[in-house]
Amino acid sequence: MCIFCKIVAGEIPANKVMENEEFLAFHDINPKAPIHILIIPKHHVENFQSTPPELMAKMTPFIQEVAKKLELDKTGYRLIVNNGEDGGQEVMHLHFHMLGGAKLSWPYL
Ligand code: D5M
Repeated sequence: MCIFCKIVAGEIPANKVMENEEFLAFHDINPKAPIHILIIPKHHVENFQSTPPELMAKMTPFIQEVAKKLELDKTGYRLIVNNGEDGGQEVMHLHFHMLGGAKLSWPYL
């Protein structure tokens, strides 16, 4: 079982922000911004490239709700998906990084 599936299963603790039946948002253990949330589907999907569009259609409003809950909808935020080896993906379970809480420079904080 991958590390994020273990979080979903409750085998590893996480600082949860929000969840529903299909998705979970929790704080990144190694934050790269004042607010750094990971948003995942509970069902294992390896990466963005293999994500069915139907899943994205359901994940989009969940991501928007997470932003609202953290009031990042007002200030702005950045979403990042690292896909595959060259993309720097370390955990092979689809996750969106939501970064905010500061005015982010581009491309790095
Ligand atoms: O990002 C993987 C991210 O997952 C990285 O920012 C650290 C984070 N991470 C790893 N393990 C945990 C646990 N247990 N809790 C919270 N956050 C975690 P990637 O895009 O794959 O490089």
